[in-house]
Amino acid sequence: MISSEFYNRYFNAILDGDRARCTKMVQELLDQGIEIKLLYRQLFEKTLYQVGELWERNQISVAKEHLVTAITENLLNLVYPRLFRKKAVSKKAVICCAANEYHQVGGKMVADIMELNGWDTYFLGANIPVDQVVSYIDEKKPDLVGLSLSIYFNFPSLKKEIEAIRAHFPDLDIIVGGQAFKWGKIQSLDRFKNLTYLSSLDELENQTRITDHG
Ligand code: B12
Repeated sequence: MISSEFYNRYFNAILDGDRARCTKMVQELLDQGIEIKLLYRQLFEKTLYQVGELWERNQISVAKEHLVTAITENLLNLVYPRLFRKKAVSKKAVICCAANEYHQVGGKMVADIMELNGWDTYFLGANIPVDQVVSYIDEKKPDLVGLSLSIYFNFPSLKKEIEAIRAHFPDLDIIVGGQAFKWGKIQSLDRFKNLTYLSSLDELENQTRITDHG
C-alpha cells in the first residue's frame, strides 16, 4: 500500500518535472520489494488518471501532461530488472494498441505483468497498422494476443483488427482491455470466439498464470 503522503510527494515532484526525485522515490519502493502490480496501479496509473482529470478541466497544460507521461514511461524501465526473475512458462504473447490508439502505457503494464508471470512478451506499442500486427503474429506465433483500447471512438479500429487477426488465425486467444471498456464488455465483441475482455491487471494475472510448467 502506498501512503497518501508518499503519493502526494511523488505527484508534486512529477508535476514539477523532477525526474531525478521521482526516480529516487520509485527506486526506494522497488528496494523495499513493492509488488509491481501495486506500484503500477497505486502510483503510475493513479498519477496518470489524476493528470487526465486536471487536463480535462484545463488545470494543467498539455506540456505538463506530456511530461508526466514521458517521466512515467521512463520510470517503467526501472522495473525491467525485476521482470525476468520468474520461471519461464514457454508461452508467448504479442501485446499492442489498435490502429489510431496512442495510449500505450496500459499495454506496456499488461506486457510487464505477463512477463512477471513467466511469459515471453512482445510489446509493439501504440498505433500499429493492422497488416503489421498480422504479419508480426505470423512471425512470432504467439499463444495469445492482447489488445489495449483507451478511446471509445477507436472501437471500429479495434474491431477491424480483431477481424483481421481472426481471418488469419481462427483459434488464437485474444484478450482485450483498457479504459474504452470502462462501462463493461462491448456486446458486439461477443461474436468472436476465444476473445476475453479482462477488466484489470488482477484478472489478467488470474487468466494468464500458468500453473503447469511442463
Ligand atoms: C497520457 C495521455 C495521452 C497521451 C498518450 C501518450 C502515451 N505515450 O501513451 C496522448 C497525448 C497521445 C493522448 C492523446 C489523446 N487523449 Co489521452 N490521455 C492520457 C492520460 C492522461 C493518461 C493515459 C494513461 O497512460 N493512463 C494510465 C494507464 C496505466 O491506464 P490505462 O490505459 O487505463 O491502463 C490500465 C487498464 O485500463 C488496463 N489495461 C489497459 N489496456 C489493457 C489491455 C488488456 C488486454 C488488459 C487486460 C488490461 C488493459 O491495465 C492498465 C493498468 O491497470 C489519460 C487519462 C487517463 N484517465 O488515463 C488521457 C485520456 C485517456 N485521453 C483522452 C483523450 C480525449 C485524448 C485525445 C482524444 C485528446 C485529443 N483531443 O487529441 C487524444 C487521442 C489520441 C488517440 N488517438 O489515441 C481521454 C479519453 C476519454 C475517453 N474515454 O474517450 C482521457 C481519459 C483524458 C480525459 N480525462 O479526458 N493522451
